[in-house]
Amino acid sequence: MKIEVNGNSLELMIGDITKQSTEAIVNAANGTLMGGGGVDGAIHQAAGSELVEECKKIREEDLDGNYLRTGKAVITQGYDLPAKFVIHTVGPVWDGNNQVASEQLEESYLNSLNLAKENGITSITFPSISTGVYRYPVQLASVIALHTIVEFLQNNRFGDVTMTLFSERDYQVYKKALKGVLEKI
Ligand code: AR6
Repeated sequence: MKIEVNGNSLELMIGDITKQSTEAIVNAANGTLMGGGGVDGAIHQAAGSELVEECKKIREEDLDGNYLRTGKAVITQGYDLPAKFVIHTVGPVWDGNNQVASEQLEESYLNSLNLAKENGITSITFPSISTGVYRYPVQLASVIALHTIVEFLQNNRFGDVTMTLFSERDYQVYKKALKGVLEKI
């Protein structure tokens, strides 16, 4: 499913994000930036070990040794990935409190998009942040993700945004959510 928003495009697709050749792909990371399971593990594996080396440098030099906070985003090269850049963001862990988590999830998408724009990137693809290991219900997360992206595209000349979903089920949930978001604007 592909739509046009203010001269930009937004597309939902099913696939493996490590295979996407958008300029940037987004990683659903954890605060250590040292890799993990799920999409994070797949991205680190496909990018090669130079990725973790750059992440270590960011932790030491830009974050004073601290973890990347929930909702924040940082950018690295893509190394062996088809994508030139990886934007790493930390989504919220679902604990049943939709108020706090929804704000943090919105921040993750928005900070990633703004960071991409600041770096002159015009095509980016997102995974379904927080809906795996972090257990955010996909029905709720999809509405926040798409509302945030659509609003950003309404306010910016960006280019192409896609969501690379990992299952037919997630794709159908996001498709329904997008229709709902578009009806409200
Ligand atoms: N391409 C696209 N989507 C994928 C891929 C892939 N190759 N692999 C998994 N997904 P998760 P989170 C989907 O758990 O919930 C990690 O250990 C997956 O089906 O990767 O934000 C990190 O280090 C799901 O729909 O991320 C953190 O500790 C979505 O990506 C923690 O998990 C997100 O699932 C982050 O948890």
